[in-house]
Amino acid sequence: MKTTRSKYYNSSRSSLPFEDGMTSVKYHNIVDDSPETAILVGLITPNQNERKTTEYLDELEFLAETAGAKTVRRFTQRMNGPSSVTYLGIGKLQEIRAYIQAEEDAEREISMVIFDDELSAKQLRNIESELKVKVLDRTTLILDIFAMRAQTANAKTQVELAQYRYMLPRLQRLWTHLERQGGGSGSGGGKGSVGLRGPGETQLEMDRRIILNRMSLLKQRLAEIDRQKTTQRGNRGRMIRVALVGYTNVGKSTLMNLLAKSEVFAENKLFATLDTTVRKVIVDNLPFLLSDTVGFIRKLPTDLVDSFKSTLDEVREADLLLHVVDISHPDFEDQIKVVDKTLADLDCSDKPQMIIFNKIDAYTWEEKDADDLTPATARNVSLQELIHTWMARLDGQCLFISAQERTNLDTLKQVLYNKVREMHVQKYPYNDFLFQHYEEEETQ
Ligand SMILES: Nc1nc2c(ncn2[C@@H]2O[C@H](COP(=O)(O)OP(=O)(O)OP(=O)(O)O)[C@@H](O)[C@H]2O)c(=O)[nH]1
Ligand SMILES: [Mg+2]
Repeated sequence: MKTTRSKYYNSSRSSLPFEDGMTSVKYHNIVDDSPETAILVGLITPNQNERKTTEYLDELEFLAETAGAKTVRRFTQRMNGPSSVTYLGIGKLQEIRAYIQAEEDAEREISMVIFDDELSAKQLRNIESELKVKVLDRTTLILDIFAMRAQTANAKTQVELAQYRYMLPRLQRLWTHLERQGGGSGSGGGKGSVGLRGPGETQLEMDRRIILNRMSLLKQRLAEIDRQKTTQRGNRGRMIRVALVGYTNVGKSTLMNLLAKSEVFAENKLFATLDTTVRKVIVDNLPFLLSDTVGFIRKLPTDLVDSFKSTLDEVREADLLLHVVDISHPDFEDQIKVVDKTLADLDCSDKPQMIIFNKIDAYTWEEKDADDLTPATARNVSLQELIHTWMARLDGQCLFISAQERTNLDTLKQVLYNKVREMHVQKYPYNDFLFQHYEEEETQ
């Protein structure tokens, strides 16, 4: 049964997403199999040139696809920066509105417009009233995918908390029909001025309180899960801990499955993995723990990183990080920077790290003709040249593999063995690291 009110629209407009204060946010109840359609919107600014914007929108399209929406059109605008009122210029908004109208007239419904940046309550309100379709931003989309992917109690709780954190300052949008925001409180459900508090504000305050209560309950639950996990981690024996980290979709889970002979869900979608899995890996006579966890992405909201604290503890407590990079991705250097920045946010920059360039089988480049005198670009670098450059830049602390084709996996194992062994001897000098009794476990 197809209803025109889509999943996001329901959650942001009809009422609060739970009736009794206990039900989870329902973001993904797609009831039909025809995909929803989306328009994507991005800005070209002095800090973000056209090529970058195209790459970002490619990624946004992939996110939308992962969430179940088909992109039908992109709009971009050149501006010095987003407008605080409508994000885009009003002319561009009208152009989008006209396009939506024309599509509707041709009986092709546009389900949503997705903006590539996080929107404030004010921007959302203004844009929705102009476009008259549901409006999403990058954060809502990521949260939506997280909600879809969450399997364990821990992940579900973390996602729900992040959703409320996002929702709270944008609550007013749900009551725009009351038009009773006092004192120009602008974005965020701030208190109205004295004398301006009407029934709308009272309702708002009540709902805020329900959400805040729910949030504190979720936080308590997470604290409890945290305690259990800390105990679990304490019971894991004296083994070096290695964590796979990296941008989303680079092949962390595929590599985990190869090294640990496990079956972590891996697929060509973003955020296939949300929960951390820990496995014991044995190379020769040396056991160590390997964990696979959520991938990082550009503009991952800080709140989300906070909400995923207990998942990311595995990274924080690792002795060695294997930073997996998809070398076949045109934007892989940027992705490395995003991961480095996220690791810095997690206070993990100082940890021993190795970069594993994956997907060398899929790397493509364009050879320049000898008579082509235009400057070489990143697209003109051969794999060999690239390997050479990065080996020099990282002082040899990197490897080039294909998890899919199993290329260089033996070298990876050998390098891992040497590194982990060295760390093990230092950390547990009195512990011989021949097999010790250990039950395979998943943290979740
Ligand atoms: N061509 C090629 N594809 C690969 C390689 N390794 C993994 N893949 C593919 O890349 C996609 C993503 O792999 P995953 O292992 O799910 O990636 P991930 O980093 O765990 O992704 P998230 O959990 O979503 O963050 C899958 O379709 C894999 O089959 C490789 O060496 N070469
Ligand atoms: Mg994964």
